[in-house]
Amino acid sequence: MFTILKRAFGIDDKEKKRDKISKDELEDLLLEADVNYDLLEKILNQLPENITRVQLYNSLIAIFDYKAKWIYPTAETKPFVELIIGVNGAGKTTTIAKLANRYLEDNKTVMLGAGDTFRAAAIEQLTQWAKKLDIPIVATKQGHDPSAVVFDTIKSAIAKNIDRVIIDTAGRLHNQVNLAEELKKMVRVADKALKRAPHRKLLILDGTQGSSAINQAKAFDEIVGVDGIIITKLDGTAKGGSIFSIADELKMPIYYIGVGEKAEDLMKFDVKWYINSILDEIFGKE
Ligand SMILES: Nc1nc2c(ncn2[C@@H]2O[C@H](COP(=O)(O)OP(=O)(O)OP(=O)(O)O)[C@@H](O)[C@H]2O)c(=O)[nH]1
Ligand SMILES: [Mg+2]
Repeated sequence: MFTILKRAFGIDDKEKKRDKISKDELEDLLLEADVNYDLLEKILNQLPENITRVQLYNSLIAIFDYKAKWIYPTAETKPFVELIIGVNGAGKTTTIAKLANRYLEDNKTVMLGAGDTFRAAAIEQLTQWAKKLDIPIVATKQGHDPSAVVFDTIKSAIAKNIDRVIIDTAGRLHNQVNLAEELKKMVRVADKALKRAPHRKLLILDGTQGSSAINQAKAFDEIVGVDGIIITKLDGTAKGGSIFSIADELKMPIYYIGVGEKAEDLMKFDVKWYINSILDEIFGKE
């Protein structure tokens, strides 16, 4: 993971142990990591010319200091239903497999719903993951009503006493009104199948997309209300700083980060750990 962060923040491999970093150096690092300029200014304005580890820690952790409603499964939310939304290629289907894998490791039973009915390949992709993970999936033919998939998946999960339901959706563009309406309908129908479902509408954001990811999030939030975020593709990118911009602008819970294409490549997002890892790279390990 340190190599990932090292790459993400463009920090070289030299062993270093230092007490302070200059404002100029910090500015370069944050810019390279794709922290947006407004936030960068805000961070730098509060800091002295030469910055200690503690000072930088305090200013970075403050970005995440906002009230947000975190939602977790309880005894009353069985099956716990998650609707996975996001634009084309953000990593929705892959993240569903990663989440399912996590829940299985946690000894939960999982069922998938192939709610992206626009493309036959999307149904096929999720079906392959279900096979690989050996879990049930509800899928229809391409072009069928995705809301029917939502209803059938939840009803089937209730009948089979399943713990977790994860439902895929098509990669949607927010300016396509019909697609937005369809997403709203999926949410309404989920609530018909099980009161208060979906319990969590998780938005998948591509961590390499910078400010466009933030605009997407705002659009999806207006359409259905976003309960939390998963940021993908934080491996192999120089744009790890998007996490700070996303947190600062959206003030939504960030549950996980995606760091690869395999089912295991999903990490719980732990902000203290994340910031400390970055500081280790800048100041050397404590
Ligand atoms: N490196 C890397 N690749 C990822 C990650 N998450 C997803 N991908 C890749 O990104 C591509 C798109 O992922 P999908 O899961 O198909 O994205 P999607 O949002 O379902 O896309 P659509 O179904 O087209 O809307 C695939 O090649 C994935 O393997 C990640 O965390 N790291
Ligand atoms: Mg997909």
